[in-house]
Amino acid sequence: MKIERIEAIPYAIPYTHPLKFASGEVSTADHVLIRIRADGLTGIADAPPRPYTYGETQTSIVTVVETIFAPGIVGLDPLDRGKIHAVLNRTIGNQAAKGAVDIALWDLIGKSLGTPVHKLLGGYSNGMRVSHMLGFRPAQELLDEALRFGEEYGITTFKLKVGRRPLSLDVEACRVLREGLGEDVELYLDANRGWTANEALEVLRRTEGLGLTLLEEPCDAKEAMSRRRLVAKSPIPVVGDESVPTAGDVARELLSGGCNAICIKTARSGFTEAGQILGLCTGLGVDVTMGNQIDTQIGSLATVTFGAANEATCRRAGELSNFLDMTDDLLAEPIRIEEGTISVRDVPGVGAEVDEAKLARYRMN
Ligand code: MUC
Ligand code: MG
Repeated sequence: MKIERIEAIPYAIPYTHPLKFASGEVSTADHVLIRIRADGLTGIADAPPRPYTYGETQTSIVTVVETIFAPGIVGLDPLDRGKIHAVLNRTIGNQAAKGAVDIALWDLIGKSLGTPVHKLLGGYSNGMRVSHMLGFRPAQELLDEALRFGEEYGITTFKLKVGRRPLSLDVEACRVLREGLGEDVELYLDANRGWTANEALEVLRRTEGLGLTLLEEPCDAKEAMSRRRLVAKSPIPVVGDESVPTAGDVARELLSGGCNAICIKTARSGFTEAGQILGLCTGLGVDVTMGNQIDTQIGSLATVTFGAANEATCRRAGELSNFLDMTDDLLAEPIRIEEGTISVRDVPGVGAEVDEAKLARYRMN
């Protein structure tokens, strides 16, 4: 097989309402569809730019893929992923662009072998339990949203976006959610670096007894000393997310005590580096979560494909449902959430085929 062409197509699909969190806000999915063509087959993936987290923009993703990655990759065999990653790694950063190229390659490889990619990656399970991410909203609206997602989709795990000041806003939201949802619903927090480490400690003290299970990215990892103190004192795991996009970052943060659990996101690590990160975490005995980079259905299907393939990633519910807030999607056959679970697709590749009419409607060039 020989890679003939790589496309990076920018598109924009609005959300029904913005998702707000401590480091930013998303009201439109202004993403980039990546397509890699070889021998009459097409590998597909979605790249979500997150400038406030990794510095990438829609334009930078298109540019790096078309002008730096494609010239080095066209002509190579998609199975020679080592050679292709050597090309990608000549450029630093650009995690979402690299992740999407990697996923599109796996999709292409799965299609060429006539095999589902979730089987190539491990084939552990046929699906993943879903965790839904709740953005900033008044406490009662958060509870209404969580109850509706519980009723409509059977979701029983929620990640609450926090990191606001005064701290009482988030403490109150935790209390209202716990009282309204009952003890059996899993609730955890993600502050997206909104607090200092000491503020995070205060929140942990003020939410004691509410049964919170994880605290993600409470403060900037650069606050090294205070953050280590927080990790040492926290009664629940402190999850590294935007501080750990690469396997090297994961090693640094875990070994220096900056976090003691890891959020894996296929949108920024692809399947290949996500596998390296998972191996590192498994070897060190560290919990992982499958995170959401505010993914479309194409991105969410990639997360399920990797998450369902491995035992350690199935232990916790994966963040898979924020596409429900989009007005539309490019995926030809929509994802269904049944009894709180999303299934893998038993077709060759990842199973993320694009609706061409929708692509024509939402593409920007
Ligand atoms: C998360 O887990 O932080 C917010 C920004 C981003 O890149 O991902 C989200 C969710
Ligand atoms: Mg996070």
